[in-house]
Amino acid sequence: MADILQNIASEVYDGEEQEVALLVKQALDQGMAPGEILQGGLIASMDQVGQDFKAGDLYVPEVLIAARAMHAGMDVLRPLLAESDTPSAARYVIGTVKGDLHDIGKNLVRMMLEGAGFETIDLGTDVEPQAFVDAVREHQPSLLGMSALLTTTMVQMKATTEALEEAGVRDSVKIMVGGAPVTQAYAQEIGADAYAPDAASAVDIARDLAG
Ligand code: B12
Repeated sequence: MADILQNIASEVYDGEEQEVALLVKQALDQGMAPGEILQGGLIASMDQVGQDFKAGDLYVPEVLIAARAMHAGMDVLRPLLAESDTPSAARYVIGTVKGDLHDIGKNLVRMMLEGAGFETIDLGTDVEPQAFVDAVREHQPSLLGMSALLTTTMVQMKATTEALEEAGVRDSVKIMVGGAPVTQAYAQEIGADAYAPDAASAVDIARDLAG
């Protein structure tokens, strides 16, 4: 039984989408619980991918390909997980701030979060502060992540934090910020709860913040 989980993990790591979907179906046919496949196959593999990315042994394209394969497995499991009582990690709203169209890093963070079991709501790019506020009201996430790649748009992180404060929902979420020009100091300056320099750290910090 455990062998199939190892095979799933290794096919996710190698980015073999079709193989992953097939193996996940096989594991289900063998009577394995969806949560066990998620944890022992898909998440275990993405944890490894995250560690190897952090260590510089994997690069962005490889991580994206692995994340896509993880998604192929998730697609099979999702309806079953929704039915079962598998505890899902916290809900995470994420988006690229207003005026900014860069989404590769944001997507990577989202996919790694999903790999770690978070339920993510992706608002896309060029997200107005008010749209973040509306999403917090609607989805009541534990965490909210903002991405910015331009020095001219990172100020929108501050504008969004202020909009959340004005709407009276700031304290209901932990705010995380990231993107190439963003720093720990900037995160502190605008009153965010955390900064992460890359997707693997983002997952670690999100896990901590979600408690
Ligand atoms: C790809 C790219 C584009 C693509 C974007 C495609 C896409 N779908 O994203 C296109 C061609 C559209 C583009 C357009 C522009 N770009 Co551009 N682009 C880049 C480039 C080459 C790579 C960015 C990238 O994807 N990196 C890879 C990802 C994985 O890294 P990342 O985004 O940093 O994300 C990681 C971390 O930062 C972190 N992270 C990211 N988001 C978040 C969020 C949270 C919550 C957390 C916790 C962590 C986190 O985790 C991620 C994964 O590890 C950079 C140069 C560079 N080397 O960074 C320039 C760059 C960002 N672009 C730049 C510019 C100037 C522009 C344009 C203005 C160009 C123009 N004159 O039209 C436009 C702006 C368009 C707009 N309004 O947004 C400048 C920005 C300069 C600055 N400091 O402001 C850069 C730095 C290039 C340069 N050296 O001049 N660009």
